[in-house]
Amino acid sequence: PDSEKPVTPVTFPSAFLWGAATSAYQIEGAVREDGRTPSIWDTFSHTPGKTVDGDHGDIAVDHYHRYREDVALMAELGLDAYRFSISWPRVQPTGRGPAVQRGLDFYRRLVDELLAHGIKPAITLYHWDLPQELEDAGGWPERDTAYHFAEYAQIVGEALGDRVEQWMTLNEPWCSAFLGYASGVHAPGRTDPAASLRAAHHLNLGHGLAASALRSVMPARNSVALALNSAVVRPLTQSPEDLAAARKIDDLANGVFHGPILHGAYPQSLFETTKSVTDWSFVVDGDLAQINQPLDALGLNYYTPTLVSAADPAAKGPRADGHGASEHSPWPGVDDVAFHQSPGERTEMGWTVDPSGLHELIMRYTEEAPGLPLYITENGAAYDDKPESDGRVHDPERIAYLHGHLSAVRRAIADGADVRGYFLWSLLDNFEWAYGYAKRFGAVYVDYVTLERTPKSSAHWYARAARTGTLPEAEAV
Ligand code: PNW
Repeated sequence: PDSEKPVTPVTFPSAFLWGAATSAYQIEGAVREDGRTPSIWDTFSHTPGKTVDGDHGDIAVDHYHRYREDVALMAELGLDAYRFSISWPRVQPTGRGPAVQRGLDFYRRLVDELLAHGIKPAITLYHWDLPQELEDAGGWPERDTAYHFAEYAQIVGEALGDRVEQWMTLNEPWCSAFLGYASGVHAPGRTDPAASLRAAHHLNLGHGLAASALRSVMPARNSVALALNSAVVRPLTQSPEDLAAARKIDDLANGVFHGPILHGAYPQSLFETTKSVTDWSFVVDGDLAQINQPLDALGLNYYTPTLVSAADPAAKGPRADGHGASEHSPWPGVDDVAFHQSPGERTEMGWTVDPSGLHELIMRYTEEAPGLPLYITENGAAYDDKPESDGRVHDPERIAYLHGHLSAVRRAIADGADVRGYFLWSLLDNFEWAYGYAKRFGAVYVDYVTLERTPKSSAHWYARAARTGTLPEAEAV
């Protein structure tokens, strides 16, 4: 196939968008300012034992106060686009009712600053920071949360729809549902498998309702999408047992979301896998049609593939699925699958570097959603970056990671995929959820004492790629 021929030099279509991504709780700080109330991540990160070193986002990288400096950095890096998320409790402190103008104003100033620098804003409405009040009322396992989310979407759409064209409802609903409500390594830290499947369905419903709400208040030219969880699940061998194991995990990682969202139905095999946990009676008539809204694009986040085999449920070995340490599984109904480390080099997260997975993922969605433009809405790596004595930060591993993955994107385009852009995760070092500040994903280094920003060598490399549309050699910085 075409994908095996190296495309040299690696040059992208001229309209390709070169972007970077962040999320609100990971960078903003200012958690008590301008009327903001706690989200589930404030509560969770302040609960002892939930994050490494008890780290939290109270200050994070103080983006709320430094957004001008950060936009200037983006401009220096030649970014075409910036993906960020809106903090729901800044806009609607109780998760319901009228908006707080000061909260919305922050995002209006940020958007205007981006536009003034010629950078396209791309908004994610929900990157995991549910208002705590809504969790207290039951959170995503409750159907009402989906309706509240749609109201919030409408408020933000009305406020910013005139100046922001690219919209995403949810980021990685898999993490919200299964790390939040099944394994409990993410907020709100619940460990209830049945609740996690209810959460998944109500996230889907929330997406569908929010997509309709956005369209009802925004100009038709705007694009409505979401950033899907997108596991690349591979069987350890081609044995029927391992293939069945991969199928189960694929249903719970991908099918549970893209089934209803792209095709209007949950996979039948998902009902089989989860039948000991739930009867799915929370799916109400009409839900699937509401969830199956036409989309303008699809966002794919990719870091590493997932390697699985069939396992004896009695053998309780260590779990090597890269989803954090918990005795509770994020895979409801599954007790006969083992997770393996894929071969190859690893990043600081312990995640194997494997660009072929990104190519595979893009080709899969090219087949499953023909005609739908794709964006890589997150891709990147954590490394143990440290400033040298001259203050510079050299991160050749990250350059190699980006070179490999962007080359895979380019091969997918050569193979017929309609990939319109790439958002590096992340613009800045930031609060890496349960790992706190211990894992650095940024192209820009942040000194957590002074909060000073220093572009790493990967940032300079990426800037050159963005400026020229061609990948510089991995070694050339
Ligand atoms: C994504 N997992 O998180 C998020 O969208 C980002 O906010 C985050 O910083 C980034 O990837 C790096 O982790 C994930 O356990 C967190 O499979 C956990 C998993 C996947 C993605």
